Amino acid sequence: MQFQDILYTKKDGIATVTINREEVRNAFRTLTVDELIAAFKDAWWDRAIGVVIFTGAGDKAFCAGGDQSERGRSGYDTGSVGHEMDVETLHNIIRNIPKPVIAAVNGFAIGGGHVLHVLCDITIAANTARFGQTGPRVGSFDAGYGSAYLARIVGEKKAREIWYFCRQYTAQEAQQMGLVNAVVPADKLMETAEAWAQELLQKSPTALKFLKYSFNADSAHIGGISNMAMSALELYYQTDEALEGVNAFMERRPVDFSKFRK
Ligand code: S0N
Repeated sequence: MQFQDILYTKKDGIATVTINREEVRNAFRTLTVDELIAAFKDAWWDRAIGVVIFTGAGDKAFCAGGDQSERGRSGYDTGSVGHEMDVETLHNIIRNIPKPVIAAVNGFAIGGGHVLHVLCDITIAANTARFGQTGPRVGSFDAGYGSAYLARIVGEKKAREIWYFCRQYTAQEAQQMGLVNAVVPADKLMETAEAWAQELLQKSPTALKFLKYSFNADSAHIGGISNMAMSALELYYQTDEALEGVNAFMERRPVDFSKFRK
């Protein structure tokens, strides 16, 4: 398969999906999301594949969320794809692919990029990784899986802290709050992820599939909230308030939301 924004390889039962936009901290644009969906779909149907590893190129970032340079009043640029950015389908495919997905977090997992690792079954972090949400600072939010499912993992108080304050957390802090399964030296990240994947390949694929679907069933109602949340986000992006957030980030200036307080 030919891709522009991602790398996709398959070897010894493991599919590895890598966001390859290092110059923007592996932020995703509309094309990136479509390519990620295509790669995950391929791994879904390939009977030789038992586990997917999801990572980012380079040593700086796993993913910094949506590409803010492509964001305007009508949301993210459709680019060459010809339709709107379909992050919701990407979220659903990571959740529903009947095989474990391991996030190998090699740097920043921020904003919508943080949501992606949250949705993976397992997260292994480099000791240099940093985690956090930025939505309320850049005029954005994920009020679906990104918030409600995060609360399942770290608890309500911590999830609210993460979203409201937009702080960054170290890999060690992330592990303490149950957000990652293991922290390893950065140069051991991929070999550790592959070792965990190999361990899973020794297990019954059908048992793993039913366990994944059982875990998912317990939080499946968030899918409905996600439909609402992504639609709300489209409307919010049209506001001056959301534009102030993205413009401040792109112009490297302090953000000023004061006039939007009600
Ligand atoms: C990742 C951060 C913390 C890295 O900081 P650092 O190391 O200081 O590097 P920078 O100098 O800031 O960045 C290096 C170059 O990369 C560009 N860049 C970084 N992130 C992005 C980005 N997201 N979009 C476009 N460009 C990016 C910088 O501009 C810089 O370029 P040069 O070298 O040319 O100056 C830091 O960069 C950071 O905080 N980035 C922004 C992260 C962010 O706000 N992401 C979007 C957040 N969105 C949400 O939280 C909620 C929305 C959501 O989940 C969602 C749902 C549906 C659809 C999309 C999204 C979505 O994620 O937006």
